[in-house]
Amino acid sequence: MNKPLTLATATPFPYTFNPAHTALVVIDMQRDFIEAGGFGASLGNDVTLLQAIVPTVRRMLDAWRSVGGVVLHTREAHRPDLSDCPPAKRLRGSPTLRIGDVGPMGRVLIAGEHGAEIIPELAPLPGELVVDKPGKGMFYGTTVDALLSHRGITHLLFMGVTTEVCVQTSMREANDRGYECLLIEDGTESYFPEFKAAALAMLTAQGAIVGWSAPSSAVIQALQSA
Ligand code: C5J
Repeated sequence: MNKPLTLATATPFPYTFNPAHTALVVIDMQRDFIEAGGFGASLGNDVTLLQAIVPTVRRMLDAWRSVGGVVLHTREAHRPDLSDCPPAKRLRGSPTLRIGDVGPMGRVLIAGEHGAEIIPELAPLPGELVVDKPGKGMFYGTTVDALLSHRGITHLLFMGVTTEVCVQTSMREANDRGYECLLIEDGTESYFPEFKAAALAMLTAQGAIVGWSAPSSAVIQALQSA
């Protein structure tokens, strides 16, 4: 679909995007964050909070795929030799199950392990972009900027987990690189609902200082009515 669409009710003011130049970004919807026995659970978090957004993320993905839009999935995943995992990152968190340790779903946050996979409900389709990132943000240590710019992408719609960590970091990195970013409010979640609310407020404050937000229904309706 190659025509500008406007989300009139976006926060803090209307957001205009052309699906032909926009990517739907799905951050880290991996077993390690969403299922029991993974990295998120090892940190003492209630993973059911994150599981609740899966149907919404799937609905949004289906709508986006139906108009042929670019999809980028990220995974927070390190190399098996941990050469891209700074000790400062590895040594924080749970003392009993660190990044690279063997847990119930294989080695925690390691590329290729069961826990690092995207959950089956949201599995990437052939042709969709899938990027392993060693940091919280999707640009650090990756080729994401080149992948997007080679496809003429100027606008990004974000979903995924967790709102205030990898989603927020990625959206801030994207904003600094000139992308026009919107966070899909019900397509993102945190283990801490108050952190999600604060992140949404921070990102959209001061005249969209980092970007916009809108519910998935607004995006889906715009796509369907076009
Ligand atoms: C975290 C992420 N929370 N994907 N990663 O460590 O947000």
